[in-house]
Amino acid sequence: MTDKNELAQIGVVGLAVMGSNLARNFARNGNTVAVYNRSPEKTHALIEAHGEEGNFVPSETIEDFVASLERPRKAIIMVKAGKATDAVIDQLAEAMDDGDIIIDGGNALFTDTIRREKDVAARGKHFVGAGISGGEEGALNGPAIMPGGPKESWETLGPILESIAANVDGTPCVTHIGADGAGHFVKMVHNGIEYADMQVIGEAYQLLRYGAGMEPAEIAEVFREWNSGDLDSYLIEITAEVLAQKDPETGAPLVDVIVDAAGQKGTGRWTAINGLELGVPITGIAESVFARALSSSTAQRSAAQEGQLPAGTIKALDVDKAEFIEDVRRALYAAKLIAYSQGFDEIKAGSDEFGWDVDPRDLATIWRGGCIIRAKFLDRIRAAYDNNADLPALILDPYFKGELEDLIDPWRRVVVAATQLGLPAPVFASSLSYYDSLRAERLPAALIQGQRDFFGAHTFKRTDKPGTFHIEWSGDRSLTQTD
Ligand code: NBP
Repeated sequence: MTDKNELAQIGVVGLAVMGSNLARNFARNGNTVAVYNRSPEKTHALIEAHGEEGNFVPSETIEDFVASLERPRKAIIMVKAGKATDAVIDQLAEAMDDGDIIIDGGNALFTDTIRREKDVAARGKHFVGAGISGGEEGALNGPAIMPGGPKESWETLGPILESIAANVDGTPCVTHIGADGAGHFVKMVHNGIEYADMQVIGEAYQLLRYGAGMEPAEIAEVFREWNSGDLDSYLIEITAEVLAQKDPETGAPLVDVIVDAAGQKGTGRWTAINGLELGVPITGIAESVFARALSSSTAQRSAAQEGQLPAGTIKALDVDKAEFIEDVRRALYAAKLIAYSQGFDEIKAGSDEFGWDVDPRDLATIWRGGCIIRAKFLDRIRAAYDNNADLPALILDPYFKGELEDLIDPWRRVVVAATQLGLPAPVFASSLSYYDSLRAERLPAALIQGQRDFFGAHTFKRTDKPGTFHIEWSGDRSLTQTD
């Protein structure tokens, strides 16, 4: 139903797949929604196909769109991230009044959101960068929403966002994350965790397929079974679906027909870059981004194939299939746990750096529904931070420590097996090294400090007394204290 005279509670600018689904979600949940797209055809198409789902107020100009909103006006931008977002923000800020709220629901880089929030605030309006997860399906039926921006905006926006968000056990999957870029920052790390989660699932598949010699349909059954235990999650569920799927043209397993070069839109890379900038070892996420890049290095890969690089002569392990499958399940669980632990470390570091005061319990709560990394396991993460809000690392929570008791040996066996079989398992292996580095009483960093002092007089600290020291390497090798 459309009515040009009715004022809308919320507006959506940008009616490609995400924006039109979000607009329909608002309308289906009893909100009157103003809709506008740069090219009017998309607006017409939405109204024609779905106008009966609720109350829509379509406009063909941004001015009409703004005029169709009740005050304080609330407009969500769902256009291509980057320059298009800046252009639309500018048009809205021009047409709106002081106190109105501009929300960017696209996948913006959080530093852009910080900049935009300052600019829009200087023009008297509120700006909210909101991470929205769940893809097309989530936008229509209930996404997880991570809004940042001023707290006052959340008070106005909260109820309307709660009306469309996913809902788990009566709790909507949306909450105010923190000031300016906090929402887009946690959405970025969410996507980084998603990269790692998908990669460890891929590594488990690779080991079962080429290590245990199983067919995709058989592995699909294994994933189905795993989905009823600790690993119960959306990504495990869809993995079983993809592996069971046959190519409609040839009847071959679909996974064998798909080119093995993984695409990416950039949020995993941003998470890895930010981890490097903050000095947080998010090894699982970074390895996952590298693994996608390697998969797409087609020319290098074909040069390295065809037997050009030696595989070595170590004989593969003789593994019992059933035991191996269970070991792989546990290794997958362990590597996934590390990826989440590292992701939460990055969120803590970002929150400290930018003064956002992000509560990790909120994330464990709102990520339980709507979003791509939704998983039963998030209840455990929530409980971990409920028990101790200042956990030094998620894996140090007593429950997860207990889980790791059962996971560590299988995890080591799987990394050994992957190495001996010559099968790549970058996140299984690097996560294990990360884990062992955290546990190690002494790290080779002492030697690195010695080397740095040798070639660059970078000094070092001593284990036995305070102060900063240097060895006269090119002289008499005496010790001097520099402060
Ligand atoms: P796209 O990212 O494909 O963007 C297309 C939309 O941007 C169209 O409405 C287009 O209008 C509009 N647009 C462009 Br392009 N340049 C514009 C400009 N200068 N002024 C005004 N409008 C302009 O759409 P999407 O896939 O629906 O995604 C929307 C946002 O949601 C993106 O930021 C995306 O990263 C994010 N997101 C997407 C997903 C997903 O699963 N697809 C998930 C989560 C978040 P036109 O019709 O006139 O060309």
